[in-house]
Amino acid sequence: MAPNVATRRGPELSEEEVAPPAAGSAAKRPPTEIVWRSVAFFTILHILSVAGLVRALTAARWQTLVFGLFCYCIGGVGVTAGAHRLWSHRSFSANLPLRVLLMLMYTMAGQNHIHEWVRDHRLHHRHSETDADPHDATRGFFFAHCGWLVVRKHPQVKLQGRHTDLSDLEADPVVMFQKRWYLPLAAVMVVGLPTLVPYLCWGESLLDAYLIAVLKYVVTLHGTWLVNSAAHMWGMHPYDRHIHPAENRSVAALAFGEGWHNYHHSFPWDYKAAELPNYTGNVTTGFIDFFHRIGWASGLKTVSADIIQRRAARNGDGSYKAPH
Ligand code: ST9
Ligand code: ZN
Ligand code: ZN
Repeated sequence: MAPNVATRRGPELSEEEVAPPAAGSAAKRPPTEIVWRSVAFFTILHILSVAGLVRALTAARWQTLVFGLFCYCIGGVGVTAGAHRLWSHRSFSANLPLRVLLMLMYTMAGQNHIHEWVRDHRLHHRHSETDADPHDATRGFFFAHCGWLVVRKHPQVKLQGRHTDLSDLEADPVVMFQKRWYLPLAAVMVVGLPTLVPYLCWGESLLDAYLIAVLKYVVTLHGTWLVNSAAHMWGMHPYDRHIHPAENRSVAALAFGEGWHNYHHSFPWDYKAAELPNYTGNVTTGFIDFFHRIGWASGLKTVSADIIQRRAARNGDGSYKAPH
């Protein structure tokens, strides 16, 4: 758990509420309640994105494709450096301009407001692979990937979630501004700008620009979701063989360095979210280092080689190799 992710007691809780949530208790799980509004939202989104893919391959201008890729990178790094490494884990500090920039970049990824994203993510770290994990990977690939976004949350998520301290977010005006104005901000950042720029700047058809903006959104969602699904299922466990999160190179490449998930769950406060000595498969670290160099980011937290190696020797699956 991140150092700042302290817990606080909410209103009086019953014994059942305070007890740690059980793992793999499918038999006792309440029936799954599908939220059809969310199913409809994701279905329409995927239909539009297939149309976007067809237009991307057959008709769109190359500038639109390059711009779509650029927006994917902007939104993706907004998630990794912003919502994840800064706001969820406090693995570094950012000045006001950097927080504003990261908030706008994150909003381009269209993953709800920062407050909700962080609330779920802190809970995910505290109760991984239990009923209180919002995207519990023991419920299968589909549930961990996106199924959890179309059903009501397990009661344990809501009960255990009441212990999550979010006071640091509530004290950050950038986070609270984004929460208050999420819908208009998302309309502009997720679809508005990515549609208007190609239309106004190089004469892309409005429909193609829109469909490729939707395609960019869907690809960003899947890139993020793979961390919860694939990186919780496939890969080595060099740092801790007792947990599900794994080192997954393919996810790391797609998700800007967030696939080194066995390391991340072992040392969640490390701003690099990996042990790699350079930026291979970890674009986000390069982004944070750049802003550190110009003085916008500070207090970068990391872990000494000695601690990592001792943890790997004690808990790893034997696949650990110290980086050069
Ligand atoms: C999306 C998010 O896609 C993806 C997040 C992925 C995270 C990945 C992390 C991996 C690491 C980093 C990797 C980055 C890689 C990036 C690569 C980029 C290429 N604690 O939610 P509600 C309570 S969003 C405490 O409605 P339901 C609370 O009281 C996509 N309490 O639950 C709450 O009220 P309020 C677009 C909690 O009714 C109340 O319950 N968005 C907690 O069960 C109701 O909450 C969508 O599709 C908690 N954790 O509905 C929308 N949670 O909020 C998706 C809840 O007022 N969401 N409570 O305080 C929904 O429609 C609904 O949330 C639902 C559940 C249907 C899923
Ligand atoms: Zn994390
Ligand atoms: Zn995880």
